[in-house]
Amino acid sequence: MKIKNNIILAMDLTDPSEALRVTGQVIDYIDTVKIGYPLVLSAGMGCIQEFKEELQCKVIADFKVADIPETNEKICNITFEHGADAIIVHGFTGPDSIKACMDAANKKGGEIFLLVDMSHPGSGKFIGRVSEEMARLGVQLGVENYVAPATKPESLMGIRRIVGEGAFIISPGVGFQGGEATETLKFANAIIVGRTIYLSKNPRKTIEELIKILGDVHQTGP
Ligand code: O7M
Repeated sequence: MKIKNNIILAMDLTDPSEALRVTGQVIDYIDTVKIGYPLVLSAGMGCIQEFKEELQCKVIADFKVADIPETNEKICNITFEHGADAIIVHGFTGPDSIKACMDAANKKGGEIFLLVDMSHPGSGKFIGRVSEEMARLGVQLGVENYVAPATKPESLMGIRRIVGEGAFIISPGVGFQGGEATETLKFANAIIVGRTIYLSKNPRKTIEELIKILGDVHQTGP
């Protein structure tokens, strides 16, 4: 997946018209928006198509899919049928559950991103302890795209080492959660940024400043 300016907007505003309006203010600078439960549970699945049609962007559905294979397949099928370009899938459920999502994505012409570690402090308790193992499983299964945290550079670096330079890593936690954009892009292909942009008094100016800061960053991966 190619991502303009290496920035994915995490649009977690829950008012659908506000979400579209604020995204519209920065859409010149981005081509990929991550939409998850906060917006979909208030606006409905139709918001995926609405974003794609009104803003001409790619949509990553952040549903953190984590069920048995048969249920995962249904969740992925429905999500791709609603127009999502990619879906985020948890790694901890194991190979069969991940594989079901990969198969659905292949059938529907979509992509999956495998979430192997998380950015919040409590993630050290469970998921952070097995993240490298999950990354290795992803490699074995042929997963090409990963999610790894900007707040834990050591973890992000370790995951990049395992998945290799050819894999595509997107990284949340920049800004409000304390992650640093330029540092993160040394190991990730794109950063996921939410509140720093959508809560800004001037989202357009904020993203312009961010792009300027990222200007000279050496890119990892394809
Ligand atoms: O920039 P923020 O903190 O406002 O938003 C970050 C977004 O990334 C928000 O949508 C989170 O749900 C998501 N996210 C994390 O913050 N941490 C994670 O470990 C994983 C995700 C995520 O996108 O998972 C796919």
